[in-house]
Amino acid sequence: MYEIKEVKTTPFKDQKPGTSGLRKPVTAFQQPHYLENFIQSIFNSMKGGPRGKSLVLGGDGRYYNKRAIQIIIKMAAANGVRKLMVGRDGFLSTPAVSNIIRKYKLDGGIILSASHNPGGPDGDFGVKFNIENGGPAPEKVTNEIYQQSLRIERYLIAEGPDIDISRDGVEIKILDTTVKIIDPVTDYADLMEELFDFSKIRALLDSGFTMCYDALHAITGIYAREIFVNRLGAPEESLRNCDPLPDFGGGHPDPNLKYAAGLVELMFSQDAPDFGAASDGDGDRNMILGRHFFVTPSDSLAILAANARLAPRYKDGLKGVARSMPTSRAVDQVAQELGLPCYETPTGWKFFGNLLDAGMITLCGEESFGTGSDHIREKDGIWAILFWLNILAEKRTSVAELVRKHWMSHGRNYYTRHDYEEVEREGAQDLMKDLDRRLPELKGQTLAGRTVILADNFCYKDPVDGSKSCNQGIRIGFDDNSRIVYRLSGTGTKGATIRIYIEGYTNAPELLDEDTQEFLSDLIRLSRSISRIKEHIGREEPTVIT
Ligand code: VG1
Ligand code: CO
Repeated sequence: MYEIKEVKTTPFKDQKPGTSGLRKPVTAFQQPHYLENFIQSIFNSMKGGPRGKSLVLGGDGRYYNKRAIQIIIKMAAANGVRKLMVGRDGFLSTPAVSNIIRKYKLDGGIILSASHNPGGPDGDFGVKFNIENGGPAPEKVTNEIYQQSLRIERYLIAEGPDIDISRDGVEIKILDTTVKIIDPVTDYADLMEELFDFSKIRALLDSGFTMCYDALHAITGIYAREIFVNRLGAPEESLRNCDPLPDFGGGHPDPNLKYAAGLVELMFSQDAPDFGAASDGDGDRNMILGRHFFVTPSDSLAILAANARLAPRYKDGLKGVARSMPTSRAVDQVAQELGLPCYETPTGWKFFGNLLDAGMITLCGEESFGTGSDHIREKDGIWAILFWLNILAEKRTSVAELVRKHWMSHGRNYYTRHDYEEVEREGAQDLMKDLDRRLPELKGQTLAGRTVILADNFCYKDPVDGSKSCNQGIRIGFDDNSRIVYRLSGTGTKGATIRIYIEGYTNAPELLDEDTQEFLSDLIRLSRSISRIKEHIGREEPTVIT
């Protein structure tokens, strides 16, 4: 029924994966051969080739997912992949893929998602490739995929009817490939039940503690229903926007104060539940809220680290922790107190992989609403939310009180990120170059009463394999423990996005409850003058503040 067809093609010059996979507008992926070229480049980059390999395939359900799944199944078959596990209806969250690769010892996985970017015909699409440890392909691999994409001349695809992926448990043979349709949720929910004390969380929810979970119409809706409602007994009304939609209901599936506005409004209203949470398009991000209270992702990482022993999986303590460079140093304070190693890595989950594999760290996180551990090799939204619920179930305290107590004992790292989205690429690149050039003269200067003690362009040397990743962002550190970081986003698809990360620290008890933007206002002003942002891009007000 299926025949292998060899299709002649020519390279696209723009298939270089960014911070997390290849992301482009849907219309780019709809060009003839565009998706096929990239998938064949992934196959060509595999050690020993794709023949005989086992892979998992799924995505966040965004527009073009279904079409792409059919193409990739047929390409996998034509390329001799031995076994292909596919999420029912093409659904699989990023953390679920990571788990499946590890659990079934597969050679890798393909995730169709542009994560927190909007979806729909005018939105974005994306492809991520994960390797056999379950984690995002490291730079060595993504560079090889890119090189392959620049010299591709042909790809292979099986010609024949589309495959029915609507029923799980079914196995279909296409050429030499066994395609197995799997339930996207069960393996992941089972893993969560192994890590956390579900009976304690159930008791908390039975005790009158209320929660609201917002999936922003993205993939985690199906996971949330199974875990929070079916397994933990939360009422159905605890779920918001939990039906995955191809265009995410027109929203931006990014769990932050701007794009999860509905949830935020509820959490700051009179009727606010005790706990609120949300995830992004592909389910690897999380936002944690308490009643009238927002927890920054950087604080969340620190608080999970400080209280980790309360969850069964982490009862023996942590081996070490890591955070991405721009993430606030709140977790460093905890590491120091607990005598744990603490690593600083470039932005992007792929840089945590080696540290996790080598057993050097147990927990890690990023300021961009990403937290995770060695249970898989991706950041994990629902995992972080369950971790919080497990801690709250043990402590029986409110979110706000838990965080305030943490600040009282560790001090508070006030933290904000200012994004300048869709600015002209040239201006953004000039801003970075200009900063880089002025680094030597910045060091030692006193600005607005603070002396610059660090001014560099972050260069990371992986302690496990010695590989170097340079040009990972400009760091300006001051003598009062405050810091400004600049980098360009590697996930956007329109123009450039400048990210400015601003951090201040205090342990003065009377200063722990200030408004973040107020507390940091001097530094925010400095972040603009140091970078001469107005000169470079013609404006100095950010588009998103988190
Ligand atoms: C952003 C975040 C980064 C995160 C990446 C992927 O990258 O800043 O911390 O790892 O998105 O997250 P950038 O290069 O735009 O700053 V996800 O949820 O898109 O897989
Ligand atoms: Co994501």
